[in-house]
Amino acid sequence: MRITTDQIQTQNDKTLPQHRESFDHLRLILERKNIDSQQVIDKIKNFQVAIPSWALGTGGTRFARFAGGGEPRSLKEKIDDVGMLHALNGGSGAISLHIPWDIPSDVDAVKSHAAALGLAFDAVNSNTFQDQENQGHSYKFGSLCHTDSRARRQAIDHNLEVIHYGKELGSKSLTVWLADGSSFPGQMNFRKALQRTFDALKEIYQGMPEDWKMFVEYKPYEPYFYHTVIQDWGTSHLLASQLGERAFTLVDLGHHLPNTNIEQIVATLMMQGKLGGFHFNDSKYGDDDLTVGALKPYQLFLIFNELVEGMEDPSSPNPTPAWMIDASHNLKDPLEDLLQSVEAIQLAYAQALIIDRIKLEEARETNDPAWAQEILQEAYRTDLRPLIAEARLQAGAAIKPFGAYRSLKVRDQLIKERGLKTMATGL
Ligand code: AOS
Ligand code: ZN
Ligand code: ZN
Ligand code: ZN
Repeated sequence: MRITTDQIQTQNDKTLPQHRESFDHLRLILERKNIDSQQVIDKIKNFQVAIPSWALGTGGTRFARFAGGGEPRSLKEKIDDVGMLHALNGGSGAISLHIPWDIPSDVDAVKSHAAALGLAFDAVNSNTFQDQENQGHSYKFGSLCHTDSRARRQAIDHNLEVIHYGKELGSKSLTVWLADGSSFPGQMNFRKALQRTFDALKEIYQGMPEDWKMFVEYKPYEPYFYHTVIQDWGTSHLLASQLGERAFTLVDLGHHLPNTNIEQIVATLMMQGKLGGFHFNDSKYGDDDLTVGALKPYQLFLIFNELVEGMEDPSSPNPTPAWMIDASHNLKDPLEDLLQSVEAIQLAYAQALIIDRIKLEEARETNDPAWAQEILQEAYRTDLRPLIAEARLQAGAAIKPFGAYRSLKVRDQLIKERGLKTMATGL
């Protein structure tokens, strides 16, 4: 299934007058603050968030998976789904693949299919957190950190194979997330585990093409509950720094202990030129992988405040980070959820773009916290939804993607095409 421009147009015709009214009003409000709304719109139009292939099917909680209908059955159908998201919101122009779940059987066909839908291939992800059938060595006690050099070899080779597929598809980065860790004090030698991980990552790093980046993800706990080899941004940063200039830290919003100041981590990494990318999601307790903006939209805005500050500073050593969602759904229609996530990210970005940075700096330099808060919240509390809708309209996408998705009955169509009981590969 594909969403056509005619379908989008018909949907947009229904809401166009109302949209014009709200956007014109917002444009005036922004004008009064000396903000050129078109400049913000252009940035939103250029901003693309990669969709993870594993978020397109029902993910499941740690206890059960309640599959929805019409889920993608193949890599081609996963690409179709992202193509539909992109047609609806104009902001999901990339897909992030996970190997071996998404091994392309016909690379040329996969490439041209994605290109026809306007999609690029973002970071490829390796998987050494579960055993595959016919695998020689188990990852039960770790992969790159394993005590047995043969298990480490196998995990390194797997990463090199992931790079190989990524190269064929035109991807430019590898994301490494390791489940490696231990559940009991004394179980693992911390120093040896980290050293082995570093040595293995070095070999993988050296196996990347010259124009590739490596993103090292961190996570404090889970699946193991006592220690994780790459537990925090400091450990990831340490590895990335020692690996080389094309290795970076990846921040997954759910991978922090409660109340961690993630925006400060972002600022610190950007100052060091080491923020490689994001896995956006939201959470209340841990790695909940809930819809972006569902729980803490203000925190997301504060994170984007740091990102914009870092990106707009001409002397900043940080390359533009890779924007990716990492999500897993059990209750919602995954496509509806992803539409909501992308919109929340765009909104937070736009809100951060309208912060009066000159005044904010003045407030900071004169030690005026009350004024600083006024400035931040002035931006945060401006309803920019019509501006995001205008960016979509200008990009040929839907004014209201969620509404369009429902009124086009996309899920019903998918169920008709693919069946009610479909089993996506992966988790
Ligand atoms: C796991 O917790 C990490 O967030 C990974 O980035 C990701 O969820 C995984 O690679 C997909 O299962
Ligand atoms: Zn992640
Ligand atoms: Zn995670
Ligand atoms: Zn997560």
